[in-house]
Amino acid sequence: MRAVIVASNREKSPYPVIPIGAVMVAELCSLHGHDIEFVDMCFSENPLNDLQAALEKNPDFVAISFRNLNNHDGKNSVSYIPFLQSISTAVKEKGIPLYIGGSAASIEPQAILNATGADAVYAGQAEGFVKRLTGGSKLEGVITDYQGEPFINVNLERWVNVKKYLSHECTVPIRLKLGCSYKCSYCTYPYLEGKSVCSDQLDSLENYLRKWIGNGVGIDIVDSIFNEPEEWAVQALETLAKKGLKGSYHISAFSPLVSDTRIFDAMTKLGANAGMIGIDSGSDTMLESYRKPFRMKQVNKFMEMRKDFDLRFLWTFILGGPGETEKTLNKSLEFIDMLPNTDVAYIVFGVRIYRQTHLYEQALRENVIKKGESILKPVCYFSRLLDRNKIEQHLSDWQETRDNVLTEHVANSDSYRDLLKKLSELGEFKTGWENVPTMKKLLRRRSALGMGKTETRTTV
Ligand code: B12
Ligand code: SF4
Repeated sequence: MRAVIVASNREKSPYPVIPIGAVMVAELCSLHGHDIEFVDMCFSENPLNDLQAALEKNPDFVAISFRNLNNHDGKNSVSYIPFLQSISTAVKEKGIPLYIGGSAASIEPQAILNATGADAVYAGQAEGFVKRLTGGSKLEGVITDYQGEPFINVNLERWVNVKKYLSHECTVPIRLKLGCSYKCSYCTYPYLEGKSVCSDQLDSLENYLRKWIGNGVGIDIVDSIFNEPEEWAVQALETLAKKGLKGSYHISAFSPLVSDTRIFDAMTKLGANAGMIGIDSGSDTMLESYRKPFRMKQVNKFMEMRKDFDLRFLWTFILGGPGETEKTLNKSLEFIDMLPNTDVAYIVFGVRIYRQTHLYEQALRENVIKKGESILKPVCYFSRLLDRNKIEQHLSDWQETRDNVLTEHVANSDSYRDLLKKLSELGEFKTGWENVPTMKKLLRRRSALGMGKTETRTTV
């Protein structure tokens, strides 16, 4: 069959991400003998024109990969649904069967089916979808099916302009495991990836890793959460090191629940010395509220153990959830102020509510949302124990004086995006989180010179 696969994500903050999910679908379809045209909309000047050109060739079906529902900004939410609708309409007008998948589609499949008129919305991994397609099953309505490998050996350059992505962030993604066995109150991950599956096929990923490491490109392990189970994670790192696959690895994301320093040893030996940690709060009250699997005691133990290693972390915080008060919020800010200068903090204010989560039930009970209300329009939970405007102002002032802190509001502002774009054009400067302090300094200088305030955009 002839097919068009569309990578529809155009988001550029915190940096443009290689559409690895769409690439896996394309690679698998191609392996099964389908003739694939890949439309990557990320950097396109006119994405709808690109799509129209591909549709002229009369494909048998179009499959859209839909990654993000919104920009996760509690203050200035931007939804990507209108853009998805516009590309879906272009396909439906031609009468071509339309399938939609990807992480955003997996979170709200029924609502996306209703909003787009797609023939099918598929919640799950690429492998299951391609098996169904090739097996001749009729693809209709919402299909939920988590079958699939964490990763397959893909030829990225066949499908996307890798150089363009690397000019922003010099890493390529890989996923070594699926799923997370924890159940944090707001988190969609257990529903996105199904039950935990750890890769036992590191051999088959060797070529992919060797090629990119050989080209001086970093590897981003995009597992959520990588070091759960801890024993498996240590072994995976050791296996990669034994295979001679040392390089510059980044781990998105890491849990502070570590029993000893073996994981740090294994990380250091492989070159995996940077990662993201989502502790969400520096207060035990809030960790309990979010149903996190650890408390500050474990976080402090983690901080003690990491001291002897050359490791850098991006700490992510979600402030303003159920039960948050000024006192608990300040504990997070105090924790951030104690971070070593190798580390950076990313702060989100307001917790995005998704169906299937504990937070959703709580929000229903507290009348934050109504039963049956669409959550495609971003809805966030803000603690009623806080004065929202006052806290927003406080966070805005607080981050101004801290170069190692990035708030979602600044990250999504036009001036930050403009800076990201300009720096990536210079070629030499990478815009990943490790450079947040430099970016903040540049932002301040540009603002002083009248070259842009942290105003926020309203469209994609
Ligand atoms: C790692 C990660 C990041 C990293 C990316 C690093 C990198 N190098 O790529 C960083 C931190 C930069 C990041 C940023 C953001 N992220 Co993020 N991220 C993730 C995470 C943990 C993994 C994504 C990933 O690459 N998975 C591996 C690939 C292979 O899986 P996949 O894309 O889902 O594709 C599979 C299936 O979905 C399916 N599939 C994909 N396309 C299609 C198409 C069809 C037709 C079919 C049938 C199937 C199919 O098959 C694929 C292979 O099995 C997910 C959560 C998760 N567990 O999925 C969140 C997630 C994707 N992120 C999310 C969001 C919101 C964002 C941000 C907007 C937030 C922010 N402001 O920081 C930005 C946007 C960045 C951008 N430019 O788009 C949301 C998106 C959904 C939503 N809630 O809107 C997720 C789901 C987390 C969540 N909160 O629920 N992210
Ligand atoms: S540990 Fe992370 S990925 Fe797992 S449920 Fe909690 S927030 Fe989600």
